[in-house]
Amino acid sequence: MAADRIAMMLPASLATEQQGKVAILRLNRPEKRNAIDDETVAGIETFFRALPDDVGAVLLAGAGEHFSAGLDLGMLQQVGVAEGIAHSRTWHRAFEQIQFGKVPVVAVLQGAVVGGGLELAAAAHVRVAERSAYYALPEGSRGIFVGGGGSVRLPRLIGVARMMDMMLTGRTYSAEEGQAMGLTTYLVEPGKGHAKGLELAHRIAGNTRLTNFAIMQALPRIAESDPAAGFAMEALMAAIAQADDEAKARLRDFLEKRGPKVTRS
Ligand code: 1HE
Repeated sequence: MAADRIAMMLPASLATEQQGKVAILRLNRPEKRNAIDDETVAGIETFFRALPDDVGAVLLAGAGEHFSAGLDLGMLQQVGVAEGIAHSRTWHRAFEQIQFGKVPVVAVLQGAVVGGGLELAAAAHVRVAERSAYYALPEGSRGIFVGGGGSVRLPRLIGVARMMDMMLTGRTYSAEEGQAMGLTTYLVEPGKGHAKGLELAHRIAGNTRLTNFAIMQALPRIAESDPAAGFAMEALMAAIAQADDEAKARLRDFLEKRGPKVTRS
C-alpha cells in the first residue's frame, strides 16, 4: 500500500512520511506530551501492518519536547477487569507488529520516555536517545501495572531487579545512564536524534531483506532457546541467508574489491 494511503488511515495523533526506503511514524500529540490513547494504539498497528513493500526500515519518533508520556491516563477511568485485559491486549498486538513486524524499527527519543512510552521504545530494535531523554515507569505510583508488553521486554533489556526498582520507587534514569543499562543504543546531543536515527534507518534498509529478517525474527528466538535448538536454528538461518542471490552478489563485490570495507566509526 502506498505511503499516502496509509497516512489517510491514521488518526490525527500520528503523522507519517516516507523518505526513500525509510518510513517515518511520528507520535503527533505534543500538547498531551504524546500520551497514547486507544486510537493511537490502533493506528500504530494499522501503520505497521500496512507498510509498503518498498519500505526497508521505520523511524519512530515523537513530536515536541517529549517522546511519550505513556498511556493516556484518561483511558483507564471506568474500565473493568475484562475491558482492562482487552485494552492491554490491543497494545500487545500493536507492539508485536513493531518488534516482530516486517522491517527493523529505529526509535528516536527525547524528554519523557515513560510508562507506555518506554514500553513502546522497548519494542523498537535500535534506540537513539538525545541527552534530554529520561526513562521512568510511574505505574507503581499510579496504582496500575505495565500493560504494553513492558514486563516481557524490559527485563530482557535491563533485568528484572532494575525494572522492579523503577516501578517500586519511581526512579528515573537519564539517557546517559540508559546507555550503560541497555536502553539507549546511541546517545546523541539535543536536536541530533532525528538525523542520527534517519542515518541508521537508511543503513539498515540497505541490508538484504533476508538478513534483516534473520536478525529481527531468528536472533531473539535463538537467544531464548536452549543452546542445542539455538545452534541448529543458527546453522539453518546462516545457510538460508548466504544462499540468497543478493548475498552472493555482495560477497563477490567484496572479493572483487568493489564492496565496502569495515571502517572505524
Ligand atoms: C497527559 C499525560 C498522560 C501528560 N495521560 N494526559 N504516564 C505518566 O504517569 C506520566 C504523566 N505525565 C507527566 O508526568 C508529565 O506530563 C510529563 C513529565 C510527561 C511532561 O510534563 P509537562 O510539564 O511538560 O506537561 P504537563 O503540563 O504535565 O502536561 C501537558 C498536558 O498533557 C496536560 O494536559 P492539559 O489539558 O492540562 O494541557 C496533561 O494532563 C497531559 N498529559 N501526560 C493523559 N499520560 C499500557 S499500560 C502503560 C501504563 C502507563 O503508561 S502509566 C504512565 C502514565
